[in-house]
Amino acid sequence: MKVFMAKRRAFGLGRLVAGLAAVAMGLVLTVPALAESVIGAPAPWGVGLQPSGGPIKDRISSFNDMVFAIITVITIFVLVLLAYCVWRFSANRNPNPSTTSHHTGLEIAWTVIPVLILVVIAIPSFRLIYYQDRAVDADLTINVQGRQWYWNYTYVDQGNFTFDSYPIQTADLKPGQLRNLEVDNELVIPVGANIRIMTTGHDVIHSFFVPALGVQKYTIPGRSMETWMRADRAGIYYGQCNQICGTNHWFMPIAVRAVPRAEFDTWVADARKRFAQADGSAPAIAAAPAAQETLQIAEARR
Ligand SMILES: [Cu+2]
Repeated sequence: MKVFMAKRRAFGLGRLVAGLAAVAMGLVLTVPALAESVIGAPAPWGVGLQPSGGPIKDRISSFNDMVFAIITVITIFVLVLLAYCVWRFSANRNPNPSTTSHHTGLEIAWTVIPVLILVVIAIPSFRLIYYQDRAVDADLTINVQGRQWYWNYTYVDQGNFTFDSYPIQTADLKPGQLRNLEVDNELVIPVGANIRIMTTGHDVIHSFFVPALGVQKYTIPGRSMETWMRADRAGIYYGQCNQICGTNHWFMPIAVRAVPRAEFDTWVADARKRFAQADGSAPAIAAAPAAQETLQIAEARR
């Protein structure tokens, strides 16, 4: 009986090891493929910012770290001060309270020090806002239009083709795809290129938001707004409309795929055959003169 039990245990252990090995193999086979491609996506129990995919997000992350350090110091200082006051000036330890009502030096200090802290935060904050504001030496321009409830992208200087990007329903997801984040036509961009984004709204106010690329801009009907982004690592960056825009606001994902330049050029050649021109005409490979219009608007605004 003992031998039998031992055999069983050994057999169970063997199965466990084999099972773990299979799981490990599965991880080795699937995780790198996933980790390689998806860079910007929400993670279970994630509390920090998404990893950075480009220079704007790098700056946002370091600014966030700086402000977080300041907040931590202030919070600890106030907590310690409060605890000391509770202990030191309790009725037992301090039966005859001071009647002091003013202290000029102290009042100046607690006005000037917070102002200085705000100045220290404001300077890098404004620098970051202006850094995000305009593309300097943009390599290409993409028009982004928010619509209820999908996105429309136009590659104005790559042949002026335009296409819609619709979310994929949960029931239609393939294994490994992310719920509420996948789209049928991704926004494809070349790695390392400065991309000028011109946004506008089709119906109501939406917001083009891709956290890992540090880009967020309202899309407002009747207005054209500018920002830019750059992905320094090839991969997929997910985002969503983050302006409450109606019933299906929650289901308005953005998927940006950053690929090497050669791959991007191949995609553009194919996209010009597949997608219609921005003026509504049939797909064409010939250069479109209307493409210059948005560029001129962007240049004039500088
Ligand atoms: Cu929206």
